[in-house]
Amino acid sequence: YPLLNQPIDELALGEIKSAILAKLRLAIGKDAGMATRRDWYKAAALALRDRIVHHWLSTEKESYDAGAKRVYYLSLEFLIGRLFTDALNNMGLLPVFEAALGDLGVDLSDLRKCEPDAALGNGGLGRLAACFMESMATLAIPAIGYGIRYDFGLFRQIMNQGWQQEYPDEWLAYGNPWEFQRPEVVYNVHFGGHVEHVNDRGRDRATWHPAETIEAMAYDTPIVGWRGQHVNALRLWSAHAPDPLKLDVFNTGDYVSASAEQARAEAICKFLYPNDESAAGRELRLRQEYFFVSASLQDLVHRHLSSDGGLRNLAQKAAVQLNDTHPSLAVTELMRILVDLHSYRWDEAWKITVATFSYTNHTLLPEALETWPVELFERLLPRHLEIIYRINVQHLALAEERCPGDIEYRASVSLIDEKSGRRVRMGQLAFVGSHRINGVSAMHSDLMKETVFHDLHHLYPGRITNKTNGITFRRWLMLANPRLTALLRETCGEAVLDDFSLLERLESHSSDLEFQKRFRDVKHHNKLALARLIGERNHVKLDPSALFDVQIKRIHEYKRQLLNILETIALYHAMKDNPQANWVPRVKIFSGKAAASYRYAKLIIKLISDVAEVVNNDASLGGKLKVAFLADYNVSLAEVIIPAADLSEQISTAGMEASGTGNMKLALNGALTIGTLDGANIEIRDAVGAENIAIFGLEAGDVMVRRKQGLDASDIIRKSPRLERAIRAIESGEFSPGDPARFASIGHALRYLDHYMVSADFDSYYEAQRGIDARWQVIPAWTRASILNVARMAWFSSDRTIREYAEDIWHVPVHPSAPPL
Ligand code: DL6
Repeated sequence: YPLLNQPIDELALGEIKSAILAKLRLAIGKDAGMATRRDWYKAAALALRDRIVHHWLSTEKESYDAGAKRVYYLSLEFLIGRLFTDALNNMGLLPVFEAALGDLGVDLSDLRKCEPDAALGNGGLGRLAACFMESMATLAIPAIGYGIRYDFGLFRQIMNQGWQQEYPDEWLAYGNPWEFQRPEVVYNVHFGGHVEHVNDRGRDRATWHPAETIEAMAYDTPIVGWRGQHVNALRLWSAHAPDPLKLDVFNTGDYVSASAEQARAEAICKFLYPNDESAAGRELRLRQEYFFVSASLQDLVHRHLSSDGGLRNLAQKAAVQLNDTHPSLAVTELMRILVDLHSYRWDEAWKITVATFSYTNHTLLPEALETWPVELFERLLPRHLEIIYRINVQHLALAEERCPGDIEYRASVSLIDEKSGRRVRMGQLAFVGSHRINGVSAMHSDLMKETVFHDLHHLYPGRITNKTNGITFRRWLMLANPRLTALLRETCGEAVLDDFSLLERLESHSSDLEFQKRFRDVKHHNKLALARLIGERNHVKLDPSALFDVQIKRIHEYKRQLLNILETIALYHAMKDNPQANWVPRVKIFSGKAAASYRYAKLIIKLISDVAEVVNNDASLGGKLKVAFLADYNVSLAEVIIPAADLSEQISTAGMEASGTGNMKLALNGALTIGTLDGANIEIRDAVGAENIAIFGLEAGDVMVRRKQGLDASDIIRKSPRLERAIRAIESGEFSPGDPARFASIGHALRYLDHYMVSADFDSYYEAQRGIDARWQVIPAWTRASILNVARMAWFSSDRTIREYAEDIWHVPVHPSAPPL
């Protein structure tokens, strides 16, 4: 990690060595001779944590003394990955730890691999939350992230003959050196029962008599900002039964029943719901949502009451961001706390609530917009349902005022969906209960106004705003790509680490052939590392000078891995037809997980694997085309793939990807994008210049029109012999000779149910790929475009995004730390 090459202070070196050895002996109970690599990792992590804690406590005290407004980021997902080098880097301690461990005979990069990924998220939404936590700390915003401490994170993906299989992710099996258990921070969370109403001097008073209580216990993980000055907490809740062991039952010998309540309680934090892009209608999920919302609000109200007195000024002291609809119940829970527990009048409570909350929408997919059966609410959260009804009454009265007599309008904005059984709409609830609602890219925010929230936008104009996503450059550039970082520091100046706008200084070097060579050397080095990994894992030998074409993300029909593999098949056919042509050597790299219940997505993974099997073993291609599906995609794997990518596949059906953040990570690391005009691709094109990106395909408006016309793609396929042949190949078992019918459903969808426009966009995509081939062959021009991508990505830093949230939504000041003199 040639990151911060300041001279290493001998005193500090000695101190760190002693600290690590002391942890090894006193916290792990081993001496250096007996210690395993994992022991060394834990000892080093604990020594580092000690240094973070001092900053953490002083940060806390300063915020408290200043009576600063705090941001609370409520999210069911935090896709953190590893923390060790991230924290070392931000603390400025990477070189000294590296040297200290080296002196102790231990290699830091080996140790790093001992840390399991904290995979408490499914994909983009969870990773965004992790980037935001880091940026909030960097900008010294007093903030707490609230979520669930899942015993098992996102499943481990194991490939069995090309099929995805899911296994539990036991990330806590060897303990977690970053977290602090807080057994004294425990809140009761209730479920079920009934509500009693009494008339108290003309005022209705509700008392909820719940049937079940679960305890939420806090675990805190410190999150260090860049330069290590500011440290925030990620507070995750773990669920327990108040009476974990019924001794009387145990003594009768019925050991299972004795701990049944504990098992039921613990189920809440047992595992991360694999809920990517589709709402799973499961009671446990709703229990998870209420559990973490209730614990988090009790905690923040408690903090507020002890430091700020009453709750009247809550919105001046607390900004609560709802990360998607999963924490929407916070709106009703705060109303319950204010009205039922603190006797606020309804109207005043409502004002406080709306001023406190804001909500980020991350998807327009109708199947992902959460709704819950009213009946389930009645059973699980009876008082909250009453509150929802009451909010709805005032909200529908406003709708009636706005559009008198318009029943359709009222039905569309209502918090209750009456069309498909009676269901509570969580998106509507979050919208109505928030003063700001944001989308995550310019196009997505516009589409929110035009589609899902059209009528709500009309009713509450000015509430929808845009905050285009960003990524933390500390992880996705400095740590993932230390060699590129070293080159950038040398070229743009040391200050680039604090001010990413200085990346633009690269522009003047973009045509300098000497510089280009150094830039390409960095990429080549990263490609060697990835080729080695793929060789080890997939037993596929790669040519590191080939074009590394990368699609890494969740496997989903709208993300269109199918389009990519179909183009791979067509390219394979073309190469076989004309083996002598001057083909550009390509490696198609895929990685991503499909939701366990998403059978079609799992079939697409199998198709990729089957195509890989045939293509990789076809000697007639002379190694010009290789396909690799890398199993078990996670943050750490992304950190290896991204710096090695030449081409970034961002090929979702236009109008369907809310933003994307992988697109930003790849461009920042010098990959050219091939993509549709979707999500943040549009803003990336505007930033890097249309000549430095390859755009193809239907636009969002065209997609809507085509869908209205029908989904049959027979005509399109008839006009494209290449596409026809590729589809026929998968239908006829060319890649699955032992089971020719395996991909029949895919063939059928491509022909007659082309909802995701795979067939419709095929020709345009194929042409764009051949354009990429042509560009790749002109090395200086390709390198220049790649350099310009890096130079123009500064705006996509999550520091910029967080500044915008801070200014426009949360109204909190930002104070980035100054670099050392
Ligand atoms: O905003 C973060 C991320 C976007 O970049 C992706 O485009 C979007 O698909 C993702 N959305 C989700 C939605 N899940 N739910 N509900 O993960 O958010």
